[in-house]
Amino acid sequence: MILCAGEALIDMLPRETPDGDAFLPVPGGAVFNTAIALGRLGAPVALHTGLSRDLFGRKLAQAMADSDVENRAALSDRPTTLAFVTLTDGHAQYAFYDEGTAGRMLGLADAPSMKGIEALFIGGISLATEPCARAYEGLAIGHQHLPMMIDPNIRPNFIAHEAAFRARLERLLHAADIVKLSDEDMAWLKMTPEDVLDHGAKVLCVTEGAKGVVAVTRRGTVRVKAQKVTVVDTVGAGDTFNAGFLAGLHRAGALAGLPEAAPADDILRDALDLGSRAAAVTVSRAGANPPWARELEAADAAGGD
Ligand code: KDG
Repeated sequence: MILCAGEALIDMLPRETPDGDAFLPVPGGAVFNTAIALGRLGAPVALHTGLSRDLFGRKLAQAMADSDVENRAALSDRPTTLAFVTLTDGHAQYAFYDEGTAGRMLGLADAPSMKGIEALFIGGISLATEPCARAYEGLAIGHQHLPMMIDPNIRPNFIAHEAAFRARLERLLHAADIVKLSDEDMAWLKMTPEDVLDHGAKVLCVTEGAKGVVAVTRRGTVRVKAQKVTVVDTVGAGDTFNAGFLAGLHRAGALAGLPEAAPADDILRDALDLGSRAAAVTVSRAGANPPWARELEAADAAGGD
């Protein structure tokens, strides 16, 4: 089972109504989205997060149950984090309301059961805020022996203490076997692919938006072009890619060997392809709504992209 550890929140999606602007509450959060997408793609997955008992927290728990995600959240009476979304030509930006929330206030003492966990995925805004960042870092550093993927999903406007965040990422890059970064994240980190591999990662995935995605290893580069799709919004695109990539490696039985070496190039190509096809479905519909495996199979059977 893959344990995803990080934020579960509510995306407030903008909607125009005859009475003016409104917002539609939709389950989200980068790591939550990755867990949901893994469940829908048929990979065994659990989510650890700080989960509120409020109305939105119950909505998030229901979404987990509906998508076959085992709930290993720490429950709290604090409220759910909200992310107000603005869209520019479908490109999403977020304003986070996380002061004192269930997700933000997760602590080291809330560590989940690790029973049956074979791999770990961490990332998202929870790595940029205290105290939850300390809890997720503790979990990751304490389980470095497990195959581990990290996607810091860097939101520069959200980082309160840049030096501390950079230092934390340094430590986590050393612990991770797979690192996923967008081309914008790479620019912010001021790192080359070689720098990332020098920290110890076996595979670096770089998402390049409409151009596609590459996996970089010590052997070289594997590239998959982006699917052609009409973008409704980009909410959850990278998160769904992460799930498809991990699900692809899981299907190929290639997760366990990660701490030793990168999977073979054909396995990486298939995993990139699954991630890219799943992400294309997510961007083609509103909010983070990743596809089920059967939707991708139906598209394959129909001979579609
Ligand atoms: O559902 C998508 C957003 O909520 C997400 O991208 C927010 O940046 C985010 C994160 O790291 O959780």
